[in-house]
Amino acid sequence: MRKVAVIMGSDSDLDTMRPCISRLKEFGVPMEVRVISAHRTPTAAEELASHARENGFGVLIAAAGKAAHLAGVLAAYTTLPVIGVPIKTSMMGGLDSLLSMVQMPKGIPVATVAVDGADNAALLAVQMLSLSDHTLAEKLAWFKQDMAAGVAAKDKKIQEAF
Ligand code: RP5
Repeated sequence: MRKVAVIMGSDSDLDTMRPCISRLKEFGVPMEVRVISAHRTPTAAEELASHARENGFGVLIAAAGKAAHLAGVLAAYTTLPVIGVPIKTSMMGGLDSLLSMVQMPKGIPVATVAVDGADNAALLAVQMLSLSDHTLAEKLAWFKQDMAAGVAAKDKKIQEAF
């Protein structure tokens, strides 16, 4: 199975990204977790992205806050799908990160999830890998069934309460 790269602009993004790492582990997806900054270590970003496909990666997940250019820079150097996680900021609540990440120019897409949407980034990566992995596709189907059963149980409880 191809690996997922979980790349953070700073180690200060780690707590937000823990649900992404946990979800990938739950699905048994191999990953590498890195701290690489589009601005502070741009050469490392270029190095990782430009060799990602030949190094066995299938999807790159990039988390960054503020002037969040990491996902876009990685996308510039690879033809693999890049998923961006805009990190919530103290000054603008993550709107700065979201707009920096989502407003990509034509030709260089970044699949941007919600602000702090680490878990969804992992699920989206699993869905991409499941295109060529039947076991992952089955696990995703079970995951959705479990989720639906959980909501149905809550619905029943609420109906009984009122
Ligand atoms: C971004 O700036 C990082 O992704 C992080 O969200 C934010 C703050 O980084 P630090 O100053 O905490 O390293 O590059």
